[in-house]
Amino acid sequence: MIVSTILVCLVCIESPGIPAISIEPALPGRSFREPVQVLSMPGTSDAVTVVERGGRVLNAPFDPASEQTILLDLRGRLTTRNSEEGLLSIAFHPKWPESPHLYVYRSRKSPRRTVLSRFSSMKPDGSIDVEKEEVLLEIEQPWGNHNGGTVLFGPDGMLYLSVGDGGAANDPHGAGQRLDTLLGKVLRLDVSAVGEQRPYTIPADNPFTETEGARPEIWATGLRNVWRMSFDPKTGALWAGDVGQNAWEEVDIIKRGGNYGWNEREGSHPFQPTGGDAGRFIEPVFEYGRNLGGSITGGSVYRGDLYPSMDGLYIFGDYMSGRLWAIQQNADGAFQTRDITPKDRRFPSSFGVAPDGTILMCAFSGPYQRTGRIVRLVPRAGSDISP
Ligand SMILES: [Ca+2]
Ligand SMILES: [Ca+2]
Repeated sequence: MIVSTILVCLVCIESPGIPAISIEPALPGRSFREPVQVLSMPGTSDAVTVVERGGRVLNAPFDPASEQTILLDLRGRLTTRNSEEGLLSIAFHPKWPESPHLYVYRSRKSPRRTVLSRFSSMKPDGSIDVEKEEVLLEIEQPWGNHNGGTVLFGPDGMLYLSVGDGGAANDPHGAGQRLDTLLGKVLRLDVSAVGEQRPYTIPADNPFTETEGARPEIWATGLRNVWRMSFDPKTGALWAGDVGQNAWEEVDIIKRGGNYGWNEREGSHPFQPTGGDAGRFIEPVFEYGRNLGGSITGGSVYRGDLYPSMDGLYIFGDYMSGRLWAIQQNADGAFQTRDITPKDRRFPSSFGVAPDGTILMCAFSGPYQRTGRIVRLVPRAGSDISP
């Protein structure tokens, strides 16, 4: 009886099916100044693109003997005054390089705001001409923190952008639950055409286009600060890590018109509840408390061919504790999670996908370090079938 109870508990904790993970250098010999994003340039298999908070976007070859090049240099054209400000995210047009459009989300000052821009002109040296900037969207930022954000294209060809609640603490303006502000949201824009009132158009199936007083760009609400989000390239699910206030970090799957609770809720727990039907909020897929971390970094889903044991795993981590987790959705729809923190702990600012599908991580030796490296996450040798 005792033995069987122990066995049942082991199954709960170890989540068979999710392999243990090791960290390996992805770009040996290269380090970066505050790397905040790593991604693949469409059509390029011998390098990855690394975004530095200070304003540079670098093309970094896997071959240590090849020189890295600067794709974009926005130094002097942004602010990094708050540690959450700077060059926050970029997205290549899905048809790059035939459609040479780079979408960029960054912080600016005077007035303090975040800016979504498009750069489409290359200079003869292969770098982007920063003088030819098209500003698509500017969002006033009442405080320096909680700016989000990830910009990326969905499988539907639309551009998605996560925007934080504006900052300070506790969402003093109640931005998360308001529909008349872009703060505290995931937005969805059609950037393939210019509209009459905006340099983009509103997709006809956005959820609040008919709602009085609502910003039609809104795709999902009630989010505090989605620093990182990504699509599962197979299922199209939009996975997000929403950074918590004092107690709970959460993983969400972002759905059309979904309300993720902030600031009435933090994770699945009441924060500043106003009453009403709690069923209007979408529960997190996973949450963890301050004993396990202090700032979630949303991750990526593995869909590569190299490691079948990792297929479908959503891998993410915590910037303050260096813990990593993998979430797997079972055939019955239920989620199971495994702590995959390697012995050699690294602190993630972002995750991305290499050209061969491998999950990459911008990794620091501790939180708030200036220099980081790019590592890759692979099944630990001998533990492919675990435990
Ligand atoms: Ca802000
Ligand atoms: Ca929430």
